[in-house]
Amino acid sequence: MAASPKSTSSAKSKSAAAKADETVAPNPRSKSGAKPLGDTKGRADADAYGEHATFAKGKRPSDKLKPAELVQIYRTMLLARRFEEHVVDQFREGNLPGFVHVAIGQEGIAAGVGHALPEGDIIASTHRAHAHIIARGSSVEALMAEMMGRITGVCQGKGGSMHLADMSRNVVGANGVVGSGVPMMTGVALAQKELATGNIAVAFYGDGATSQGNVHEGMNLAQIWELPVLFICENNRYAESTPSWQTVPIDDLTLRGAAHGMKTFAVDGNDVLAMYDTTTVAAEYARSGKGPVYIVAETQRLSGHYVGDAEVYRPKGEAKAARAGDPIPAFRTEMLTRKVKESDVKAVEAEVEETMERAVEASLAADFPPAEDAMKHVYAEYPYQGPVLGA
Ligand SMILES: Cc1ncc(C[n+]2csc(CCOP(=O)(O)OP(=O)(O)O)c2C)c(N)n1
Ligand SMILES: [Mg+2]
Repeated sequence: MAASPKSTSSAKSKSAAAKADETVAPNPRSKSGAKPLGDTKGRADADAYGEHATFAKGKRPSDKLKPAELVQIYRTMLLARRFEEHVVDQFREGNLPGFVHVAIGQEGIAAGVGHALPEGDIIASTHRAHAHIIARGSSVEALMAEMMGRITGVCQGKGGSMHLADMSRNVVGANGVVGSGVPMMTGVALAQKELATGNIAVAFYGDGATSQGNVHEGMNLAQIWELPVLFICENNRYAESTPSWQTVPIDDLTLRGAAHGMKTFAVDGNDVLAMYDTTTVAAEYARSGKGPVYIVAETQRLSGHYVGDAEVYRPKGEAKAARAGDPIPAFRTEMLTRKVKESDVKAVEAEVEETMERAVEASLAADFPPAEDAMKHVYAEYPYQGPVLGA
């Protein structure tokens, strides 16, 4: 029912949300009706969904992680979460320009991948990039300054959220062009193979991106040339406001990798250690020259597509169910069963708070780049003096 012209904006959005609940039909292909977001465990473990990395008892790569390493993984997830929460606040305060997408709820993927790969490996991200880059060890202060367009930022304030790049950490960058990390990283992987660096390339992309032509062109070449690259799909089952079942005619996205003859894995992306294990196995495969690996990581975003998204398209019950999939409290509980001391967990929580507060303060106090620098770094300068990836 349409809202009356006299309704307040909150009444309007309430009525729109109620309408969304009525109009968003369950996926008709799902045998048991649409599974709520957050129910990723059952889904990722179902037989229909791809191959899972399996290990003999006690042989999971993550079994070897020491308590201090588990705490580091937790720190990464928490740092990514708190970074993005501060980003949301600063955006609302008007201190942070542009268009911002956060990955709140998806940190298990970024942290699992980030910790499984050695420093030389090279990643490309998406429009939802902050957590991926933080998980590769970039300074949150330089990232926050970049978000605010300050000269102390990773790209001297000229990149912002969707063009964050940190070549010092082998992060080729965020990218506003959906799916474009895939062909880019096919090229980067070709360079690694030709130069015999021993590094691999990693492209993150979303479920929506799997319908992009350039994604399949890149994957086809990567497979035919057996390039050392991981294609990691973050399956949050939405592309902007559209649930993926409305635009993707199959439920098992690993089929899209299998169609290229690729080794594929499905994994619960909310389980950071499962993500670490699967990435470790996939990276060994790619590094040993066997070719690319296609990973589908099931997850959910706990906020809107972009900061400011009213999410009127999302059924209320689904958003609530999605919170059950939050990877951070789940991993905190798991760490404590693995001999991590609660005092160490609390210490890292306090340290992350302080680090983020300092990062925001320093970024707000930093200068903007001078106007005369506006045309600098727009074109490559020859002879090229910049960094060479993987060299
Ligand atoms: C080539 C291209 N097409 C469309 C868009 C508009 N767009 C931005 S994000 C997005 C949805 C992407 O969905 P998905 O790949 O699942 O990533 P998610 O946002 O869920 O992380 C779209 C269509 C774009 N930025 N680039
Ligand atoms: Mg998506």
